[in-house]
Amino acid sequence: MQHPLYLIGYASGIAGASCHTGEGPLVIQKSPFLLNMNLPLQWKKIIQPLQQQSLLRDDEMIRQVCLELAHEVAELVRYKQRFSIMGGDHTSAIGTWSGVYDTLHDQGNIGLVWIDAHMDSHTPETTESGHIHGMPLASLMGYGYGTLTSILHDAPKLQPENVCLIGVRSFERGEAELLKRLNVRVYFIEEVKERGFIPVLQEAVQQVSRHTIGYGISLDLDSIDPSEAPGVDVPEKNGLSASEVCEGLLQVMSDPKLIGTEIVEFDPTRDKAHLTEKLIANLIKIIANNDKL
Ligand SMILES: [Mn+2]
Repeated sequence: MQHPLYLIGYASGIAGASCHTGEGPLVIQKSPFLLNMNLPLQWKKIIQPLQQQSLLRDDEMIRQVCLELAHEVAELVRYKQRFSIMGGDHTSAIGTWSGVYDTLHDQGNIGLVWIDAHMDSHTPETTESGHIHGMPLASLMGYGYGTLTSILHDAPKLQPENVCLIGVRSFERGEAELLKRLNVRVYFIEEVKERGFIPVLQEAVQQVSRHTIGYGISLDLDSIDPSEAPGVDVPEKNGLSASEVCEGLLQVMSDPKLIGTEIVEFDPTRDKAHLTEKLIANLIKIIANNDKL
């Protein structure tokens, strides 16, 4: 019998421009498009911020939900279960990959392919908006709020040479400078359009596999063109094609070094004709049927 794909919902939008991404996993869990596919899925948990937290700062609230997520993910990785995280805003990544780090860091480094319209590599010093969903990649590499760089371990969870970004087309100076200084490979949208998403993804996977025991994929839905994925917190024109992203993921899903995946930033209040919801159901289908862990 096929093992189930474990899903964890990160029902938090605290760190976003609006808080509606927190509703994303709740909509996906009940989505008829997903239910009708009859996939081998098991929802392990939907993580939600505690109510009555007005005394806490945003980064402290995010720390709480990320800690909970990190514990859940660490357990799944320990038992070699297949998993995918449903966001929620992109700070889920801090919890997800801190959890993977917790279980695997004794064995070696982990890699990450970050597919996103943005760089998500701000620190509190460089951010213009103050939104923490623009900071998770920097946090994972050890830069930013101490509350978020110390989830489970007070150590960087990712080494810059084991990280690649794909699809970037909207960013600010401070975060671009950080990635440049750290020598992180960024595939900007122009390069992806010129070469095609699939060869770029394959090259990125090679790079994040080279010095690691395994890698993950963190897919921000805003990487995809808003005409195909309008239900996101911060849409950006001129994005990736949904069919290419699906085809690319299909090809890497059978890679034994793939540890887990994450699909984030779904804002159901901005979706049009369930386009984004259907796309997410299709992505989950690709992951559930092909992940060979
Ligand atoms: Mn993002």
